[in-house]
Amino acid sequence: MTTTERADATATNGRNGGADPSYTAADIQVLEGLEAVRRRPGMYIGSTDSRGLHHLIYEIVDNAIDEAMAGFCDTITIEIEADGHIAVTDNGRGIPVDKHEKTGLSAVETVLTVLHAGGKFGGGGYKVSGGLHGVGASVVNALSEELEVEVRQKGALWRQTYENGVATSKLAKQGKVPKDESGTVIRFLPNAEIFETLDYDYDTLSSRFREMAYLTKGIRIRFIDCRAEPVPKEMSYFFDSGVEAFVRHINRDKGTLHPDPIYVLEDRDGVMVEIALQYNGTYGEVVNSFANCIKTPDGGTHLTGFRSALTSVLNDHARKSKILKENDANLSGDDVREGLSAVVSVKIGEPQFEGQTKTRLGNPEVKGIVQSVFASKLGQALEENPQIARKILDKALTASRAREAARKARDLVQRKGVLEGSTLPGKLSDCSERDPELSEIYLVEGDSAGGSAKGGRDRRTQAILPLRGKIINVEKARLDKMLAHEEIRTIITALGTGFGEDYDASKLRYHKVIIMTDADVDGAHIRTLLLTFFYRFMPQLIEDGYLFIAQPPLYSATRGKNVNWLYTEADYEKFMAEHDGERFNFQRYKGLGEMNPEQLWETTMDPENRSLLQVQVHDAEVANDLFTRLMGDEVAPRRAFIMNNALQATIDA
Ligand code: 0RA
Repeated sequence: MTTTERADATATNGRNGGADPSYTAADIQVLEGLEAVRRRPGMYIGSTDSRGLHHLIYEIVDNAIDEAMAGFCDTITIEIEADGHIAVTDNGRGIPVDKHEKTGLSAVETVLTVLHAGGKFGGGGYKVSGGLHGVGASVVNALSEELEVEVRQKGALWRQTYENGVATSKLAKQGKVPKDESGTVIRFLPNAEIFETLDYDYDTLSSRFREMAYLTKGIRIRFIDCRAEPVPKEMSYFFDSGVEAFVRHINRDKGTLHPDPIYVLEDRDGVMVEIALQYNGTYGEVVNSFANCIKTPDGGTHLTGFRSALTSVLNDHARKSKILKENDANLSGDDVREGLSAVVSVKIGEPQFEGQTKTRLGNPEVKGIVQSVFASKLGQALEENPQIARKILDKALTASRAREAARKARDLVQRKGVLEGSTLPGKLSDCSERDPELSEIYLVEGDSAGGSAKGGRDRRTQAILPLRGKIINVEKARLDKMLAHEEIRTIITALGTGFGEDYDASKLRYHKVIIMTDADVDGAHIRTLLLTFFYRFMPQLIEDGYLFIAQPPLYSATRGKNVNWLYTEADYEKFMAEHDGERFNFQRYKGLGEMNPEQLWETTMDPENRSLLQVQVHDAEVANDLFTRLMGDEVAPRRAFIMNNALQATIDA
């Protein structure tokens, strides 16, 4: 910065008003610092888009949270004013108004104009800082066309104003306030020339404030959006039970395994550890970790400590209580985390954030501390609540068995794949087209129908995979046994996607997978079995709209060379009514094999004439129930059910 520029800048500075003997080296530093921020805002707040804009608010709120964590503040109010000003009010001590030793400026002005002042002057205590956070209020000031600060302290109200980070008035006493009132208000308007947008998102802010309230037990965060018409939108967050409430929130509609989360809050060697966990009825895992209120999606030492304690304590307990027998293998980390919701929050003096995005906690000492604090709490909770311990361990055991079964099935499929040299199954008559979007595969019941389909198909776009009738015999098959079935493995190989967790939609070789079975009970059964398989092991195929059911005709009505195809009983009734008294030769088709290749093409496979049912999972839960009942042990109700419900599908022309 040149001397001339500096003179210009100070001329707008009401505090100094030009040549002022109190103008010091500190001022030069301040101006140079703020200028750097304005010139390269991205360096300080990441970006000048919507993210960066929201970041300004977090920066100021973080300061107030620090004051709360230090024990001096219990309420923070964030207000979006109708014209886009943001006001952040706290009832902490108020930023000191007296002279700051190092800068010679008031502490207020130091915090608002000296880069990184927030972290440097505090000394001790935990601070919300790390990642992009912690750059300080001075950065917000530099990037705001207006900013005003109000401090209530020792019976007085103080105020100072800024424009683009430069003071436009001195910090001055405005009047009196009650002696017991204290706090800080920072009100600012982000610079519209720097930010691409000034459109704050209510939901983004609201969920961040909710999170902050969970992570700072006992604080009240009020959020008011005065842009909303006709009345302002307002939310108030207060969680007396901290992250325990967070976990209850995560599990709110997941069906919990035990009524109360297991909770621990302990300060050990200057590390504040707060953890809550609760198992739910799902198979998913939700573990949110934080360090100094900053989310750490890449985990780190706190998460590692938590996980290893969870696995080892649950295994120890399972052995002690004989739930795991001598010869049983240990439960794995994945087993004990199935259906787990947890929040792991630590607060430390100097968090080290690592990784490209600074979203992983690096402090090595934290691992052992979290592990030990959590292990003793969890051990104690399990001892005191044997029924809960039992439920958790039963769930982990089920997870372990399911994983083992799936692994065996997968091995089988993979081994088979190796034997076949990962080539396409021999029974597959593939199409010549290589673009999946233009390719279809017919899964056809029985070798004879397969023969007709092969003879009638358009071999450029239509592949045929005949399935042997044997598939029917897996009536009572458990899911893992289903995968041991050769016909099923053949389908997986032909589609090319893999299955389950390994399903890769981009490898799908056909964008129409068409189930073609006979119009009888066995046909319905096979179709149901295939639907079950796809639903369980390739749900995405259904979601993507790639699974179809072919519609072969039930009757033909022939007179001379004229053939009418009737697809449903209703078609048949209608035809009879319309052709009352006429003579037709009727034939009922029970099996696809009864049709010759030309007939099968004409009625069921010709894209110009056919009608396909597209399989849709309207409601995963309903479908799940359907399949579970179909796969149950009782045969009679299943048969009835299949006949009535086998087609959960809608018409696709
Ligand atoms: C004590 C000392 C200092 C600042 C604060 C309290 C303080 C800062 C803020 C920001 C928003 N609300 C606040 N309430 C109190 C001086 C600077 C420091 O030591 O970090």
